[in-house]
Amino acid sequence: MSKFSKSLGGALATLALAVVVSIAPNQALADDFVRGDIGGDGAINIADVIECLVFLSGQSDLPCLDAADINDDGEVNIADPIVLLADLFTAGSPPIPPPSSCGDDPTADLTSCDSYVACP
Ligand SMILES: [Ca+2]
Ligand SMILES: [Ca+2]
Repeated sequence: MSKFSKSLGGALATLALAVVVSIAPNQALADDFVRGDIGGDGAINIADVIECLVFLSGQSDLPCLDAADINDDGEVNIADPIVLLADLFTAGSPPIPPPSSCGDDPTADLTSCDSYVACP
């Protein structure tokens, strides 16, 4: 094996390791959660809408953005508390995307769940 191919092999191994290291932290952040139960108190209600609005006003942080991404479009914005309000108070509104009990986000997107107290 030539010196060039040895160094190429070493470079490829380093690149493969870098890819694994760069992916692993995102996977470690994927905690189970319940979409809509933003506060993690086991119930989906108006308090969750308020927690989302407080977060959107910049007055608090949410440890689990996935729980607040009510419409599962990959971001938390004003549409999410509106969809949650519709779910709570409007008959026939579309169901909130899963998970409706502790589980992972079935959609690959940019929101994450650093921690969620209601799901061990
Ligand atoms: Ca709640
Ligand atoms: Ca959203």
